[in-house]
Amino acid sequence: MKLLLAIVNNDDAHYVNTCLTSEGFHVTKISSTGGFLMNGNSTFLIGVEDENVEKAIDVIKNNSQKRQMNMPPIEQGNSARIATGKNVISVGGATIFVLNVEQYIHL
Ligand code: 2BA
Repeated sequence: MKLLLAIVNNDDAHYVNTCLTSEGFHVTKISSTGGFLMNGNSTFLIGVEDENVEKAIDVIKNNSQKRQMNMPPIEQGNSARIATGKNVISVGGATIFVLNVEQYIHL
């Protein structure tokens, strides 16, 4: 079994959630914040059998898109952003970690 940890843009989170659950995946959605832009995003925890990992990733991929975002003013967030010197930044899509699950206990 694997645990997918998927960080998804808030604008896509509703579709990702709806499609995952309608495909039969069990999902927990957590409100999260990106450390760089300090915008809200959504983190999904999805426990899946190994043979369904690719299917879950496809559902996320098909329902999330890369977008260009204007950098917010420095004073509204993390000053580490100064170093990039960019006005526009590309934001996922989704960032997905696939973790091995040692034990799954569902009581
Ligand atoms: P944020 O940390 O707010 O990052 C938003 C976007 O800013 C990133 O898009 C990337 O294009 C850029 N960025 C992030 N950190 C940067 C840095 N240190 N220097 C220059 N540019 C930087 P994405 O890569 O698509 O990431 C979207 C969100 O996914 C992130 O929001 C963060 O919440 C999460 N994320 C991405 N990679 C991660 C990782 N390796 N570990 C944990 N969370 C990650």
